[in-house]
Amino acid sequence: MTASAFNSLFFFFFFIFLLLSQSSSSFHPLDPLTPSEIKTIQHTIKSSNLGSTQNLSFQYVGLDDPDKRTLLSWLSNHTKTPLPRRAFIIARLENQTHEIIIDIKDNFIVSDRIYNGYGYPTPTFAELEAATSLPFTYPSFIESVTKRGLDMTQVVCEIYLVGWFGEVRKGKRMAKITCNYRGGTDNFFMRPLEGVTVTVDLDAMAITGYYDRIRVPIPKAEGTDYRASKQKPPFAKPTNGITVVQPDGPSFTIDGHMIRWANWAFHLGFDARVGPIISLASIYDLDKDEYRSILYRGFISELFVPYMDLAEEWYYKTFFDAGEYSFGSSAVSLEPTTDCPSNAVFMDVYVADQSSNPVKMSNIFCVFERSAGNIMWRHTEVGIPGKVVREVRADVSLVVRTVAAISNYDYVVDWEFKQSGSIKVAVGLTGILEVKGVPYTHTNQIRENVYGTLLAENTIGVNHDHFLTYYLDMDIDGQDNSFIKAKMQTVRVMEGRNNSIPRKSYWTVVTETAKTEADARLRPSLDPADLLVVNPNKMTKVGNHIGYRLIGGSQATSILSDDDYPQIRGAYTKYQLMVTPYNRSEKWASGVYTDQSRGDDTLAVWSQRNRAIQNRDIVLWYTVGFHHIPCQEDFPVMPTLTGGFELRPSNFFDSNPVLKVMPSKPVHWPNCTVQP
Ligand SMILES: *[C@@H]1O[C@H](CO)[C@@H](O)[C@H](O)[C@H]1NC(C)=O
Ligand SMILES: *[C@@H]1O[C@H](CO)[C@@H](O)[C@H](O)[C@H]1NC(C)=O
Ligand SMILES: *[C@@H]1O[C@H](CO)[C@@H](O)[C@H](O)[C@H]1NC(C)=O
Ligand SMILES: *[C@@H]1O[C@H](CO)[C@@H](O)[C@H](O)[C@H]1NC(C)=O
Ligand SMILES: *[C@@H]1O[C@H](CO)[C@@H](O)[C@H](O)[C@H]1NC(C)=O
Ligand SMILES: *[C@@H]1O[C@H](CO)[C@@H](O)[C@H](O)[C@H]1NC(C)=O
Ligand SMILES: [Cu+2]
Repeated sequence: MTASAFNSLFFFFFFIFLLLSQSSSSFHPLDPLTPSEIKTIQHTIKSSNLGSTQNLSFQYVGLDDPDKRTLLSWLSNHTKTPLPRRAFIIARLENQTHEIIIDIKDNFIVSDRIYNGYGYPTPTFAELEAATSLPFTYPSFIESVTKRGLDMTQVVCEIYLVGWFGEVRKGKRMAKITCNYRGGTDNFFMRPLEGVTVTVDLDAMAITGYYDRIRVPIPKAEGTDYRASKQKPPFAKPTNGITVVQPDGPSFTIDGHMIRWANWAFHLGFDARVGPIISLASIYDLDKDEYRSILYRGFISELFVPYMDLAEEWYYKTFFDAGEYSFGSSAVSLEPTTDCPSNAVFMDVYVADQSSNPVKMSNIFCVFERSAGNIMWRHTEVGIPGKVVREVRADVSLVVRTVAAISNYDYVVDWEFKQSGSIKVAVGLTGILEVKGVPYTHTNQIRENVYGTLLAENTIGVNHDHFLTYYLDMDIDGQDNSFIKAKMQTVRVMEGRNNSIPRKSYWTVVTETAKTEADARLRPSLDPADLLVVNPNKMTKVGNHIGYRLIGGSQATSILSDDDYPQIRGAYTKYQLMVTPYNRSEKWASGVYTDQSRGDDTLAVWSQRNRAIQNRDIVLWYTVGFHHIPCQEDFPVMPTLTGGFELRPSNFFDSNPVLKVMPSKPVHWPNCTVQP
C-alpha cells in the first residue's frame, strides 16, 4: 500500500471514528466543561491582554449555566439551533480578583470585571500545597519541632482559611497552618502538635506569623492506625462473601451525561465547587405516556462546619467546605466492590488546575442498581374465605454516588431514584475527627472547659456541627410552583347533646401557602406539618393539587448566636428550609466569595428581600444538619453516620405508580437460576 493510500484510508477511518464517538455520547448544554474546552479557556485568556502576566491563576473554572428559560425552550424545540456555550472563570491577577465569562465556542472573552467586594475566591490546590510546605524551611518552626524531640520528616501540616472576625479593614488572603505527627501511624490527624500555628499570606506566599504557645504531649501512635494490615489480633470473624450479580448488565443507559433507568431520566453533571449536580430529573408517567418534570437542578450548595473550641488555635476553625475548599475538586476515586457494589458503573470527571489545564479525576461517580432486600410494596389478604392473596414487589432503585474527602472528613453523597417517584438524598459522614492535644489521660483529671470529649489519652474530639445545604430547584410538572405547609391541628370535640360519638379529639389539616420568602423560613418545629411543593395550576383527576413532599431528616440547625461572626457568614443555617424565587446568580448559599466573607452575599440576605414565591419558579434550600458531640467509637476512624431527606410524590400521580412494576427478570448465572 502506498503512503498516500494509507493516509486516505487512515483519514477515512478516523472520520468514521469521529462520527461514532460523537453519536455514542451526545452533547447536552448542561454537560460539564470538557478537557478541550478547559484548554480553550486557557488559550483564550493567555492570548488576551490578561495573559501578559505570569501571575495569572485560575481559582474557579466552571460552566456558566445556560439561562433556564432559554435552555428549556431549546430542549423542547426540535430545530436545535445551537445555544451559546460559556464558561465562568474566577481568576487572580496581580492581587486582584477577576470574574471572566468566555464564549468557548467562538473563543472570545464576553466580559471581564474586577471584583472589589469583601471575600476572596477559593484558593487553588496548588496554592494550599505551596503554603503548606512553607513551615518546613522556617527556622522557628524547625526549632519548635526539634525542641519537642521530634523528627522533622514525620511532620505533616494542614492548612485552614482564617474566616472573618469583625475586622473592619479589608485584609489579605491569609491561611493558618497547624501540624501533626506521623511517627508510626498514617493517622497523623490523631497526633496534633498542639499549640504551634503558622500564618501565611497566600498572595505573597510567605509566612507572616508564627507562635508556639502551649506544650502538651503528642497523643500516642498506638491504636490510631486504621489500615487492616496494621491491626493486631484479636480480629472479628469476617462475614461470608456477598456480591451482586447482574449477568444481563445494568438496566440503565448512560448517554454522555444523560442517565435513563426504569421510569427516570436525568442529567448528571459535575462542578469543581459543589461536586455532583442532578439536572432535569423527570419521571415517565405510564398513564399519561409522558415524562413529567420534578427537579430542574439539585446539588449541595455549601457545607458549613463550625467547631466549638475557643482556644487561640481553634476558634477560627469554622469551615465552608464548598466555597473555601472546593467540595467537587475534593472528590476521590471510588474503589470497585467496596465503595460501590460489584454491579456499579464508574464515570470520570475533569476539572481545571490553577493554569486551566484539564485534570482527569477517575471513577468519581458510580452508578448502580440497588437491590438491598427491601420491599417496594406488599400485601397479604387473608380476609377472603378459602383463599389467601399475597402480592409483593422487591424494591430496586438507582443510586448515583460520589465521595468527597475534605482532608480529614469523608462525605458519601448519594442520590437515589426510586420507581415509586421518590428521590432519596443521603449523606454519610465518616473519616477522621479533628482532634486537639491535651495533657489529660482520664476524664477525672479535667478541670477546664475542653470543648469536647476525651476519646483516648491526650486526645479531645472537639464538638462541631455539619450543615449541608442542598439547592433544590423544583419544577413539579412545570416551572410555576408553590410551597405549602400542611399543618396537622388538634381539634377538641365539643361535648354537645347531639354528639353521640365518644371521641374527645382528632386532627385535621390546615394548609398555608407561602406567599413570600419570609413565610418559608422554617426552623425545626415540634408542630407536625407536611412540607409540600405543588403545581397550583395542575390537578389530579379527582381535583388534588399535583405535588411533591419534602420529608426532612437530620434536622439540626445552627444554635450559635446571630451576632457570632461565623454565624453571620452562615446565617442561613439557622433555618432548616428556605425558599427563594429562581435567580440564575443565586446558587451558592455562602456567596460567591466565601473566604473571609462577611455574610453580605448569602442565602439569608437574599431571602430578606422577601420576594413573592407563590405560583413562581421556586428553589428550596434544605439543610441537613448534625450536631456532633464526638464519642469514643469515632476514634480512630468514625463509622458512617447517615442523614438526608426524601422528595416523595404527593398527589403527583393518579394512583400508585409502581402498581404495574413487574418483578425483575430472573437471573441466569452458570449452573444456578435465582428467582427474584
Ligand atoms: C509573580 O510573577 C513574578 C514574575 O514572574 C514572580 O517573580 C513572582 O514570584 C510571582 N508571584 C507570585 C505570587 O506567584
Ligand atoms: C425554536 O427555535 C426557533 C429558531 O431558533 C425559534 O424561532 C422558535 O421560536 C423556537 N421555538 C420555541 C418553542 O422556543
Ligand atoms: C501582592 O500582594 C502581596 C502581599 O500580600 C505582595 O507581596 C505582592 O508584591 C503583591 N503583588 C503584586 C503584583 O501587587
Ligand atoms: C341533631 O342531629 C340530627 C341528625 O343529624 C339533626 O337533624 C338535628 O338537627 C340535630 N340537633 C341539634 C340540636 O343540633
Ligand atoms: C438575582 O440575584 C442577584 C444576586 O443576589 C441580585 O443582585 C439580583 O438583584 C437578583 N435579581 C432578582 C430579580 O431578585
Ligand atoms: C456448571 O456445571 C457443569 C456440569 O456440572 C460443570 O462442568 C461446570 O464447571 C459448572 N460451572 C460452574 C461455573 O460452576
Ligand atoms: Cu462530625
